[in-house]
Amino acid sequence: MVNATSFKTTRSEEIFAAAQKLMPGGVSSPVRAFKSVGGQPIVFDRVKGAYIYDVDGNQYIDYVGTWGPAICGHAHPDVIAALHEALEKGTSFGAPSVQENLLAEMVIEAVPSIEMVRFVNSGTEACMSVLRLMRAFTGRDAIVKFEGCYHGHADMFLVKAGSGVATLGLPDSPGVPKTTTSNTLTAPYNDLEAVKALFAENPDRIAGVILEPVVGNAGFIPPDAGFLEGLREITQEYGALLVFDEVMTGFRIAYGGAQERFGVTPDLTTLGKVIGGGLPVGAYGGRKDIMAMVAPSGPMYQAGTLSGNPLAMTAGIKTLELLQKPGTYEYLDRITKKLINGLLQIAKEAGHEVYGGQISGMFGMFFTGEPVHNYEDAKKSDLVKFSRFHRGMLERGVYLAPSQFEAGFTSLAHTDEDVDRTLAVAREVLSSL
Ligand code: HOZ
Repeated sequence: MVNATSFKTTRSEEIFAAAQKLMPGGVSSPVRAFKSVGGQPIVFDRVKGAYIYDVDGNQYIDYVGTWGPAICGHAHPDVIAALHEALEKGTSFGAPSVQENLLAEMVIEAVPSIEMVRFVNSGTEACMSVLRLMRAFTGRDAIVKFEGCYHGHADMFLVKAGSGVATLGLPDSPGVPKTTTSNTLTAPYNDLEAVKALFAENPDRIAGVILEPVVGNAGFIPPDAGFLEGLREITQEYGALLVFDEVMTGFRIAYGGAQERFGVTPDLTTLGKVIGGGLPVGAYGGRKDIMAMVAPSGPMYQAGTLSGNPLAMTAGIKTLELLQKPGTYEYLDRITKKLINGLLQIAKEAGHEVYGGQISGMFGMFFTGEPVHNYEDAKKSDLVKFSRFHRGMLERGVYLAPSQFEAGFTSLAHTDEDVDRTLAVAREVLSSL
């Protein structure tokens, strides 16, 4: 574990300097670039359990978990062993495999809305495919999304999007035609009246509503009581579809995702992250009558060379098996509650205005004293203070997402000792801000 005075990242800096000449911004995805918190990203060498290790030999307690998938802890020995075995048989078939059946059965059994599933390679791909399906099934073009929700980087979703777009404070992206986004209607999260107004103005135009049932891409924002139920009623009233983007929440906040946890069943669901156990994966699924439209059962085309590849399926199966063990979600809930309650208390004792919470192994803390119900509220957070907090934690061996607008994640590998150590570090940092 590093302490602030011995923190050195010379090798990271060298590698990142080289990377900037090779790749835009030196990264393969903008959220990694530390743009909003300052300093340079840390270059990693390896991950194990609750920890990550950088190329300078520093060890960090990790609360990013490769942005969500590492729910069992990084490089879990059972997942690695299963992957070794699968690797011997080859990395891709481009043809059906029994592993696809196994993971599909597990997903269908777990997630209330999913009667049939299609595997893809990322959350972005899952969301762009489900969008096409929403439109194909309803024969309508418009969708409703919420400000600060992120559904990957497909054109139609890059409107008031969260995650990296929010972090970098970008306006709607160049390269996305106005004609495309004219069909994307937006409302503030947790605002049923705004959704009702959109439907009243466009009664026959809206194919459906897509949302993160618990927002993770504008920081951690849970749904208000009745919000998800209200969306279910409105969409049913207008013959539109309700789609939960559970790329982040699926198998994380409950085994059956947010829909199990809140008892609201959407028509369609997107998944990613956890179901790939750390390998590239995504999935969309839902009612059989809707999924029957997907080619080759039906006319809506969607395809992929590496979709359902045996390595990703194997890592997903093993990860879900580990999650089925009794007490898993109780453990995640307990350890994460201890973490966030501790952080909030320490921050308040140090005189900071903070607001935050958690569900199971997903959490967040904003530097604002006001309750956060939507993206506008989240933007009131003191971003300068967050970046100083982030830096202080990093220098002392705690790795947090480099953005106020991302949720944090714990794993089954995080121990009470890890949380105690994190809180001790937080006390030091927060008292110095
Ligand atoms: N969707 C992830 C969390 N916001 C970030 C992944 C990425 O964009 O690299």
